[in-house]
Amino acid sequence: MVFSLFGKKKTAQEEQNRQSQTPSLPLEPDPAPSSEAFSPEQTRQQPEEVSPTENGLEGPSGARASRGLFLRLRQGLSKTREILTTDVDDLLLGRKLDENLLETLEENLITADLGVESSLAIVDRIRSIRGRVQSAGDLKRILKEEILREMAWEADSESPEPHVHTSPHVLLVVGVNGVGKTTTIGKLAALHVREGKKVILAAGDTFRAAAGEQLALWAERSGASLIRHKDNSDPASVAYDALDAAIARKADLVIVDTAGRLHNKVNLMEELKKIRRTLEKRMPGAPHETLLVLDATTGQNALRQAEIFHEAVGLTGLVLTKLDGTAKGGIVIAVQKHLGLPIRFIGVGEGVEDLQPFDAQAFLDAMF
Ligand SMILES: Nc1nc2c(ncn2[C@@H]2O[C@H](COP(=O)(O)OP(=O)(O)OP(=O)(O)O)[C@@H](O)[C@H]2O)c(=O)[nH]1
Ligand SMILES: [Mg+2]
Repeated sequence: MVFSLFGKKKTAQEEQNRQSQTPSLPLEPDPAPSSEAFSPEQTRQQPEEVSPTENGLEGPSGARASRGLFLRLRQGLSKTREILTTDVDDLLLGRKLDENLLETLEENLITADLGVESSLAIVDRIRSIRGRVQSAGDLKRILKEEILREMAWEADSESPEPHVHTSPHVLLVVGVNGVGKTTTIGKLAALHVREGKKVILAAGDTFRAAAGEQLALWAERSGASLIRHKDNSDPASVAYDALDAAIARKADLVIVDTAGRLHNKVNLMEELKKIRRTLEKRMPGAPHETLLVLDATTGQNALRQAEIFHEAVGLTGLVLTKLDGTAKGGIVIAVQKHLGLPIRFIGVGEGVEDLQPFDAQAFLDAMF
């Protein structure tokens, strides 16, 4: 399902100017009362209806709902699955697991973006037990085991767990331009509202005129409230007001959207740090989670983005979007192995239901 949510984007030149400008960053936040609090009813455009039964999340039975989610995941990962399993399925046609097939497998793992080092390690381990592999089923099972082992390899057990019991729980969402931050926020809001939570969205992307409108549509669609200031106002002050409103209204969750920014633009990373400081000032301990959204089609560059954002704002987790649009779904494995940060959610489509909590086993089951 495709929603058309987007108004006019800034031109490439405008965007370039912004990335190179040095915004004035007052040291202290300015939570001036210039905010307009938009309740869902105040948004002008009518969103498309999303039928709850269509999305596979609600239905007569939980089993059917989770089956629906699994099928969506499977469908979303189809491009990567095609790369990874086509040659494996050859085993069924009588071909033996010989050196040629092992080499093809290695190439396929690299093509799917698992990373060279992991791909070689996985195939080496399979080579050493190839006598046990009699069928495509055997090979898929062993591949799943080996990939899981590879993902667990350097997982950092020290990575901070979110304080899930804090209320309001504050979630800051960051990432480079166009990776899917706002869409992810909309999907997350829908997920939590469905669970009966009171959710407030903060329109912290005040740079792009259409950004606030896009978030307003998601607020309307999901049943969340929205705190939005005028275009070009200070994003830290939007975040402050949203948290203030959440405390006053006893909301359960605040999700702060931010403008896309290149990780190597120091001034823009400073702006994010200011948003963090401002949230912390209003509520010690906030933000409780800082999620970096990564576009899975970016490939190995995603690893670099994550390192720099982590250094600047201290990430607690990752979201990988657009896995449906790429044959490089293996990036999930590379990210999990190298960053020591948990993948919290994956995006496998543009619809409200296409965001799923990340579960490595379910991911691999859908992949093979
Ligand atoms: N296929 C697919 N498209 C996605 C997914 N997540 C987001 N998108 C699309 O990616 C495009 C950009 O999404 P946004 O949510 O606007 O991205 P953003 O990071 O907020 O962008 P900026 O605010 O401009 O930095 C939109 O067309 C989304 O529908 C996904 O999981 N799969
Ligand atoms: Mg956005």
